[in-house]
Amino acid sequence: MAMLVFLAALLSAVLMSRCTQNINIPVDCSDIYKSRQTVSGIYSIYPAGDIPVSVYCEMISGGKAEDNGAWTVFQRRMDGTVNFYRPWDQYKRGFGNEEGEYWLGLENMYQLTRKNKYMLRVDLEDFTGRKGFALYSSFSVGRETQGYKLHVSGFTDGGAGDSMTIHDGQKFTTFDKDQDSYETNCAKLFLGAFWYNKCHYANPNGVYLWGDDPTLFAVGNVWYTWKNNYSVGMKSISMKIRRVS
Ligand SMILES: *[C@@H]1O[C@H](CO)[C@@H](O)[C@H](O)[C@H]1NC(C)=O
Ligand SMILES: [Ca+2]
Repeated sequence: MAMLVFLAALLSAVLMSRCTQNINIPVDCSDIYKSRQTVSGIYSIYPAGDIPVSVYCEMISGGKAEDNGAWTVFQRRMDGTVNFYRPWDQYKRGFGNEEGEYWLGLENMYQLTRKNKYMLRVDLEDFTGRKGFALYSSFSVGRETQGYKLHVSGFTDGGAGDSMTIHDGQKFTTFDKDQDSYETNCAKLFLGAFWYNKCHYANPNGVYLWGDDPTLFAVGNVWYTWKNNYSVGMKSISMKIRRVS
């Protein structure tokens, strides 16, 4: 009898630790937030369930509904310290520094958005300190064999206008992999890497321009619908997703 009680206790202990373990493996920043880590910063997430990926989590509470929540940042420019003109392999895996400028990687973005539903937010700041943003109620990235195709829809304006919907349904293009809808390679023409169409309204991975330059056309990290101008680069831009289900 004592033995049976012991076994039952052991079994429940094993089951308990299993459950706890599952909770402790965060898929994204929402899981981190739920485990009561509510401060913005760098955390390890497990988009594919096995390999940890370092990411910046932007944790916002006490603000407006459109701001609040745990945002998993997948792209950020802020000081021009990281070169974003990189080949396919780097855009697939990710690069940069999570505390500064970085790209999370297309494979990680695919793994994240295949399991749960996400919304997208793009935050922008110009060199005069003005801020704007764009919200999209649905965002996902397809598998590699589909060219990491972008699915984005449900635009809400936060002052920056809609520079993303024109990129919906496009495959990702880098200078060494042309999957865009233009006759030549948009990444080479505009010195970035993106879900180019023919070619872009937004070039967040373009050259960090340190302001504006009327002699340069559309090669900067521009967001056309905000300034109606392809020569004005952003001081900062960050792209992030929040789980909706
Ligand atoms: C775009 O911005 C540049 C740099 O500020 C400026 O010189 C140019 O006149 C602007 N173009 C338009 C069409 O507003
Ligand atoms: Ca092309």
